[in-house]
Amino acid sequence: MQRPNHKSRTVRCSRHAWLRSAALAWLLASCQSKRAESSMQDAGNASDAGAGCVGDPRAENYSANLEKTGTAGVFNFRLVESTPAPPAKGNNTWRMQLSDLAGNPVSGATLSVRTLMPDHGHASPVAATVTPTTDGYQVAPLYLFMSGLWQVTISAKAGAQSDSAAFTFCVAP
Ligand SMILES: [Cu+2]
Repeated sequence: MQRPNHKSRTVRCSRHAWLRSAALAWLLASCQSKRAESSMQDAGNASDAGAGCVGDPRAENYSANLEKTGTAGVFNFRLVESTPAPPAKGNNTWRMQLSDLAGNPVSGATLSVRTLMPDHGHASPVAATVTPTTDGYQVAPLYLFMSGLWQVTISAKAGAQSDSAAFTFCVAP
């Protein structure tokens, strides 16, 4: 009955899925070759199980309301909450708040998000969207598609002022 519709939807979906899986396959291949290099360098270290970033000094311990001053010293960036918590493999949603260094909320800023796996040299293939909320900003989806160390850099611009802060977490397998 609704066969033509169903069919065209399927075609569109599978083409989209194909593009996404091709992108992921490429990313995974580049990751795996990097990982092979690093495990060769780590030959003899048999304890590299799991995410490989457990205990990494670059990784931050997640807790709600994790706040830091940006690298330019202009804004404070508060990660109010990650869902799921701590940040996990797959899609994550972050609630953010921005304030000046006196603690006054900064609303109406333009936020942008950059994802990076520093050890693999790639980002997430999915761009996160920032949506203003009543008390801050929602960042979603943060698609952290593989386990390992992820660095999420939030940049904010309000009027002539701009700043950015990076949050780095070890994502478990
Ligand atoms: Cu990776």
